[in-house]
Amino acid sequence: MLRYLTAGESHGRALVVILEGLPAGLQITVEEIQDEMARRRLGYGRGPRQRFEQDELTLIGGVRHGRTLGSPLAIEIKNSEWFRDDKWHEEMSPAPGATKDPLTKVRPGHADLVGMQKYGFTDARDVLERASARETAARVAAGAVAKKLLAELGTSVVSHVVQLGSARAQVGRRPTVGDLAIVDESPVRCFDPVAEAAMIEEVKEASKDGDSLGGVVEVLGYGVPVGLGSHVHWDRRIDAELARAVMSIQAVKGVEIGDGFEMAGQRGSVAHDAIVWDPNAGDAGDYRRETTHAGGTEGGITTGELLVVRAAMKPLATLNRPTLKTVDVVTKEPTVSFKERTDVTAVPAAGVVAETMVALVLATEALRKFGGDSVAEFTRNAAAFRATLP
Ligand code: EPS
Repeated sequence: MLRYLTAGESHGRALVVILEGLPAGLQITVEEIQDEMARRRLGYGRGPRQRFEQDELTLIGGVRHGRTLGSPLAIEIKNSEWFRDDKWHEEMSPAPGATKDPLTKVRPGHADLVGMQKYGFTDARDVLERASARETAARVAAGAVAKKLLAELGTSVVSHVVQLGSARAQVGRRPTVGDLAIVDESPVRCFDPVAEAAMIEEVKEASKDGDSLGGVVEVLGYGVPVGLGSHVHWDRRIDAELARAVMSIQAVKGVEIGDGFEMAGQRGSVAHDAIVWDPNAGDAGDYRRETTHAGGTEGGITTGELLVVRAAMKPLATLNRPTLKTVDVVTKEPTVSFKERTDVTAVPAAGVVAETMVALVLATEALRKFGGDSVAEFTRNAAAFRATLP
């Protein structure tokens, strides 16, 4: 079983993530993790923070001479503003004290107000620093390691933006692993060049208005082994695990597996993926599905077909021109939410984070199914299962 925990506040000194349950012998370098983290900072419509954030990371434990030891892997990601610019030290100090400037004009759509109510805080910063999507940097660091483990099984995860604001991509041909560089080069991480132009235009317009945009990202899992997850209990269903993991990304409000919402309006006779026997099907034990409506899961178990998970992200609730009506929690007077530095959209980055969450679920379930204390044992077990698939 793979477990992971993140800690750290958005403007604190650093983020940390600990991954426990990795097999020994997995090759991993700081540079590989850093490359994944750099992908998350991409994207047209992001704010000034992304231009200076370096995501400088240190492997604190669990790796020796470029390979995992089977011990907990700990990664620290320094915040550039804290170390390079000597900022936030007083505001975010762990030492006893108080802020001179509490945030009390709580922002609608954020955790600000409910977080203050729940934890008994009088300053919204006590909530927003941890609620911030900065935390996803730590997840992506963990996800980079999960992706390396999945690569040992021939499994890879790719994402692309299929909608940004009202601009939608045509998803005639889906990007494969070989297309990932093309997707990453797109400023909005869109594989459809026509939609890409419309998306950029929409971000420009929203930016001019000081407004924000949401969208939809699609994550595709290639080479996913058959048999991850289980039908036997609700909390072992892989589609439920995927939904939970992807829904946990800040600002995600909807998750879809395969053609979930479209299938709801179809007849049963057309909505399902026909099963055919094909001696060349390979990983799925000589069976194939003719279509991908189910998104690669049946009965809460991966089928070995293309995994398709979509996430809908709401427009960011912090606006560069604050117009959202709220209340000052001290005076109870009507006001508009306080101004914070923000992005116009984080949808392109959300695709990379969604890839991460899918990779972490797949790696966790693959370890649960195949086990093994070393990568050699893990891959041997997986190969033995495949070789004897009924
Ligand atoms: C975020 C607000 C912005 C984003 C940040 C998430 O940060 P700041 O307030 O420091 O400008 O840039 O995202 C990241 C720092 C990141 O690495 O993704 C928020 O409120 O969630």
